[in-house]
Amino acid sequence: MEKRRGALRRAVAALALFAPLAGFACDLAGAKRLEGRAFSLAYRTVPAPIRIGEHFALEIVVCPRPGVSLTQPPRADAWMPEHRHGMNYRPEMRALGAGRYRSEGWLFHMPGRWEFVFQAADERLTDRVEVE
Ligand SMILES: [Cu+2]
Repeated sequence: MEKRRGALRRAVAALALFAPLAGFACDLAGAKRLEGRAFSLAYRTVPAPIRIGEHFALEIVVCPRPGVSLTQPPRADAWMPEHRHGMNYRPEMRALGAGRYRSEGWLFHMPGRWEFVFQAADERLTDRVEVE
């Protein structure tokens, strides 16, 4: 019995190790999570909340659905739908491995409603945020 419990513990530990690769535990503490057909994505801003006129970064984790392989990093941008303009900056995306990314160079120059747009595998996920 003791032996079997040990084997079970090892199996659980192995699962935890592989979980991020298998699409489980696709999350970051304090992140917003978006669910798509091809992938799910969680992101958080650093710092949070976003301050108008100040640079911020995005920490992102992307988890493809089973059977989907993502060969390119996700693309991320933001715009103000009501004003029909984007940012004056082009953020950079850096891969950290295991589906994690850090994107630097974000700046919202106006208060109001902004929309983040994330694209991977020909699918776009959006998230609206109100920034004052
Ligand atoms: Cu605007």
